[in-house]
Amino acid sequence: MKVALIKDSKVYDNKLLGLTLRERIKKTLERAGFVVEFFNDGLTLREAESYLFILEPVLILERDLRLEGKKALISDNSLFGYLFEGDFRNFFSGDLLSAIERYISMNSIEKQEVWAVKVSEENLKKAEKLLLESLVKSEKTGLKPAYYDGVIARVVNRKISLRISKFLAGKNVTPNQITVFSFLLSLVAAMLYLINNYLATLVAGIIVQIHNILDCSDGEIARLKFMESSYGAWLDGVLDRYADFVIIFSITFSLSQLNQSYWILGFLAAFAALMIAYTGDKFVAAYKTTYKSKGIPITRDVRLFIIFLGSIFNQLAASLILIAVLGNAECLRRIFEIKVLNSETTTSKGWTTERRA
Ligand code: C2G
Ligand code: CA
Repeated sequence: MKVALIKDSKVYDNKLLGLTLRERIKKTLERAGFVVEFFNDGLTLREAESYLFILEPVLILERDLRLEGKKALISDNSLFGYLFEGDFRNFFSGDLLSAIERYISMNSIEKQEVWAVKVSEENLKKAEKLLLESLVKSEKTGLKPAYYDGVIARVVNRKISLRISKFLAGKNVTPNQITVFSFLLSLVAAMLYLINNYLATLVAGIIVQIHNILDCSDGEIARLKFMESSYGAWLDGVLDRYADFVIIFSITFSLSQLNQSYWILGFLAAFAALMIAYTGDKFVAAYKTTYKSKGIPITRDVRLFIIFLGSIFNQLAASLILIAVLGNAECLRRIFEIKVLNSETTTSKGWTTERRA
């Protein structure tokens, strides 16, 4: 058993984006494999294979926290806790600080930098900002998702979705509800494209972009409230494929009123959308690691944005051409790129195996 002993503090009573800081540190450490207890003055130590002491109130932001060995835990050059092995118990006879001092003098303790903020009543706003930032699927945040955000997700969607997530944090909304609601919006957009007039197209385009933004919010809420689930991840991806298809189908249907050959274009665009997702997901399933594409940026966030722009400028045929050409070109490129990667991964250690695919 690994035990985390957290020195309690009033600061932990503060609520940050829907959960108290006490609940946040508890859930974070439980996820890292610890049994979590808070202590005040009288501390008793039961037998354990390792002891984690958190001595200063902190909000841990790191998502894939790995704690092993004997460590001094540092954040921003400032110490907030220790990780010791089971033999620490022999050093402890009631006074924690002197036991720590003796243990450190007898053992070699490495430093481990953890992405965390020491929290006080004064810096809760800053902590909240960092907590929101930690929800983004970027390499910086230490998340190891199937893929990192595309360019539109990074530059446009997350900027807005984080505000939505902040608003929804304290509400009784589950990630799966957002996923389903967002999907329903894509159906509304699809129906509007069928009407085939500019105003309806414009509104449809705006709804598509809202749908694009909400696709970021479901995951953010899941991470923020510790509600990530395998089913949610699966549903998120599967409903995205349905939404892609339904949107492209309805756009193609209305274009085909002008010219039947638009069906060919629509078919190629829908195929590209599905294959971009499939080649990425199949990579993740086969290699069990994050897919970092350095190719043509035509991920879903970008495709939906292209449709949004095409709707505003009433150029939906151009949107489909872009998606069909760039999407299929990118899939072909991936076939060659991944073949080369394959021979590299067997020799280099550059690609780490992911724990939680
Ligand atoms: N997730 C979940 N339950 C949901 C939705 C998402 O648990 N109902 C979690 C899963 O861990 C899933 C991850 O959130 O793997 C997806 O994170 P998002 O931030 O939703 O990102 P994604 O939908 O992959 O991409 O502009 C588009 C963005 O790139 C969104
Ligand atoms: Ca999503």
